[in-house]
Amino acid sequence: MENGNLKLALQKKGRLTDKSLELLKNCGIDIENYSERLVVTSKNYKIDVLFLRDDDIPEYVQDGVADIGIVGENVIVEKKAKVTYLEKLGYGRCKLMIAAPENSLPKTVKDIDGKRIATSYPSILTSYLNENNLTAKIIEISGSVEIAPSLGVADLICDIVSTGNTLTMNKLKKSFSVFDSEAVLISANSKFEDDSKNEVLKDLLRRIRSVLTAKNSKYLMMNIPKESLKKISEIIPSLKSPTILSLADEKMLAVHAVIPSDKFWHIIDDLKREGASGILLLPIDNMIV
Ligand code: PRT
Ligand code: ZN
Repeated sequence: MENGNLKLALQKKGRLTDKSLELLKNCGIDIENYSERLVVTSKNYKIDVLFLRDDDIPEYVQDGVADIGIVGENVIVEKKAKVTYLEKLGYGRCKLMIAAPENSLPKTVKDIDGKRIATSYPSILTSYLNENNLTAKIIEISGSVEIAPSLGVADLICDIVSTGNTLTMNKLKKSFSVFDSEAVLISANSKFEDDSKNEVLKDLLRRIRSVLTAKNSKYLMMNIPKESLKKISEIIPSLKSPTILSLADEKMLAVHAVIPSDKFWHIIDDLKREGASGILLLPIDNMIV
């Protein structure tokens, strides 16, 4: 299947699938009927998506079966894949953590010494133990690691934690953080031999970066009394200088600004205090930076 398209490996069915397809959609790339097929060619972009188990993605990218891939950092590091990080994508965030039964929590990391730890991440755990000069018996388990202590198979676990609900349900508590992860876009090298692929990747990265920047930003619109302009300009954490427009009412101005999404709730009271009214906060689809 050599059609000159960029081959992107995505998780076929799992936690990263929907978010990865949504990212492509926000980049203006259509991927249709993906659920039953291994390879889907986009109708409006020079890209073929290969749907794979997430565990296979780092190696497939490293070996050039796929040109680029999206996968959790935890999988890349565990598989010791030799790949380049092109972009961290901000979703699929989780932590690999050591957790213990509520009634026998280790107080310091030294208390782990000599214990049995169940995990699906033996390689990352081994590095962590070595860094901390600890010896422990690693019990490798491929799924449902959280039940190992109650079965008496292990004293502790080292597993992925997101909300922490799974730990709570199994009467376990977080003890130590081993590794922080999120979804990343990877490639084997930063350049391909085929120059047209380099062009597509350059364009794709530009689109992805613009979507990620836009996601963290909002478009703020409001009317303000003219005399508050200086104070309000100081309050707005604008990415660029705000746009100021005059209104029919000469005592008022309209102010438009792109602000970091998480700042809005911190500044809203200050804006109102300075007389801002008709405040609108709009999502931004894309932002070219
Ligand atoms: O079938 P395939 O092999 O492709 O998928 P998979 O089952 O191996 O992986 P999947 O879909 O579960 O996760 C894909 C990636 O999502 C992981 O490699 C992580 O990078 C990331 N991720 C983010 C998570 C979680 N959050 C997560 N919560 N991966 C797994 N979990 C599991 C965890 O193992 C534990 O069982 O969810 C449980 C804990 O969740 P909380 O929310 O209860 O703490
Ligand atoms: Zn997997």
